[in-house]
Amino acid sequence: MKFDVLTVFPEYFDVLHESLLGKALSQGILSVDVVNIRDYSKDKHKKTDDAPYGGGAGMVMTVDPIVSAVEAVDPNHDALRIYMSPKGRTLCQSKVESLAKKDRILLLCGDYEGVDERALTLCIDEEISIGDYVLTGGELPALVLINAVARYVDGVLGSEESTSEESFADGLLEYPHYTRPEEYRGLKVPDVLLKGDHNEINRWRLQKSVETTMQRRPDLLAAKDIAPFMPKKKRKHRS
Ligand code: 21W
Repeated sequence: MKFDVLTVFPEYFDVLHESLLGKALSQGILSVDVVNIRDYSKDKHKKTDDAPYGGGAGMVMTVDPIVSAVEAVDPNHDALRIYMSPKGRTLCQSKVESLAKKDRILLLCGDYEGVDERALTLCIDEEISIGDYVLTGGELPALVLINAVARYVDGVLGSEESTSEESFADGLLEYPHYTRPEEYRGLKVPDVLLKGDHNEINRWRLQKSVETTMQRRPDLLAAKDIAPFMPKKKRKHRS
């Protein structure tokens, strides 16, 4: 899976070399090309923004450096071209899963008040937000999207924490985790986790997940489709 990121702040993306994603990048399982939009400015001062027509506060990213950068990076429009935008559809896990099926994704990051609308008209397939709060630009949202999608790329996660198998616990909040020591400041690890009865452990974890989800995110329970986990109906047949 290949990402192209267009930004005027390429250093934000240095963080991709940390942790699990850094390993996937060095193994070539994942690739992220970060392109500085400034390199495509024809202006003698490499300017990439200007004052808004109609007036108002802030600056707007100019159309030509963006269109030139997109056309240089993706001349045949092979990539799904996404603009990280506060006006976009909010990213969710099912969207992350569908993005993970793409071979190539181009992410345009806006800064300041945003980009000239004509850059979106000419170049962009869809707009995505990461939630209803105000940030200073699209770089952190792009990192969030890459991080969420990369987990679905084969080889990024170990086989242990793989995203593949469907379970009743999907769409529920996590059960509590414990590791050594068995007791810390009088707080004990629940007995059930020490006894090694894995059926009992699984029942306990599922119960904790349902309990926590009911308390904190009842909306998740309401949205949950339990049909795949119900016993199959016996088919009626004649005589
Ligand atoms: C935020 C630019 C707000 C402009 C009405 C007119 C990308 C983002 C961003 C940003 C404004 C995402 C105003 C969640 C985000 C992003 C920068 C509007 C005030 N209101 N997902 N002018 N949150 N943010 N400025 O902020 O580029 S995806």
